[in-house]
Amino acid sequence: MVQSAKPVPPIWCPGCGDFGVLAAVKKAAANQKISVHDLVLVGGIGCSGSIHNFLEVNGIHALHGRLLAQAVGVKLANPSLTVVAAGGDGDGYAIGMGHFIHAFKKNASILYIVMNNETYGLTKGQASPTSQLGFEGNVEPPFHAMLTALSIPAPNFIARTFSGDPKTMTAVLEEALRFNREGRGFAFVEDLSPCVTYNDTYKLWREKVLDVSKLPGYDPTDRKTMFRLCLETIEQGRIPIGVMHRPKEPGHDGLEAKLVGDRPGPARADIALAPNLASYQKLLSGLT
Ligand SMILES: Cc1ncc(C[n+]2csc(CCOP(=O)(O)OP(=O)(O)O)c2C)c(N)n1
Ligand code: SF4
Ligand SMILES: [Mg+2]
Repeated sequence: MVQSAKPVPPIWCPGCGDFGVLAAVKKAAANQKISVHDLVLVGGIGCSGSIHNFLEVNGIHALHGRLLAQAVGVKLANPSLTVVAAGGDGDGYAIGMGHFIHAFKKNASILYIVMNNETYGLTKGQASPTSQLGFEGNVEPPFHAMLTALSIPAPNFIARTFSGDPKTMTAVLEEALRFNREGRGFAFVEDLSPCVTYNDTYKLWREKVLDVSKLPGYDPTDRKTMFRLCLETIEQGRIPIGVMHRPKEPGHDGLEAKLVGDRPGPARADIALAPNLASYQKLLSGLT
């Protein structure tokens, strides 16, 4: 359902990490001078997925786990739009995991923000794929999105931020949006966004986050090095944050460049009868 661009006040719990993402998206889009008219925000299902209601943008509330499919569709229909998909760890890494993996190899120039609170916030705090062992009886080790993202050999922009540091988050989102707007492909930013009601991790995460750019050998153009640095950081009990992959390739490699090319995209195509009559007749003549 496409909504009006008029925002409503956030309904999140006071202190929710998602407020940091809301502020950073707003600031990054404003700094990049992206007009409300040209920005589409596709929200998932979950507390995080309601973000599009709180911003002056064109918003779509997608089906649970299907926001990436819809966001790619919007981009292909009208490549001139800036498209941001935003949802939770449950949405993206459980029911939406298939779309998540394929988004990297599809490589449409959209930004995907996952607000990871290591729980299903909206449905009252069950374990999610990123939950720690023991959380609500969880017996499975947590999924690490950065390692998966780095393991897919496509020229994507990959980063992780923390809601406790909105300034860095804004800078990272700005870089991701620039990457998209240059048509270079998929940008993935996971934000560590504490759920103060069901999994309040602010203090713990503040102590444990480690900016990978401070590590010896940091080279975000080399995914092998970055995979190793991330894995070693996790094995040391720390939480890696920062820009994990910044592709060397300067060219336009987005899916829309390959499929739509220089054409305006179906949403802007002239579908009036008169100029298209000959091609419509040709199409119809093929039907017996
Ligand atoms: C098809 C479907 N299955 C299950 C649900 C129930 N459901 C709603 S939100 C949610 C998970 C939310 O967790 P997350 O994506 O992490 O978002 P958060 O609320 O933590 O921001 C689930 C399982 C649903 N709405 N639709
Ligand atoms: S339940 Fe958790 S994730 Fe949902 S709004 Fe409240 S603090 Fe945020
Ligand atoms: Mg969640």
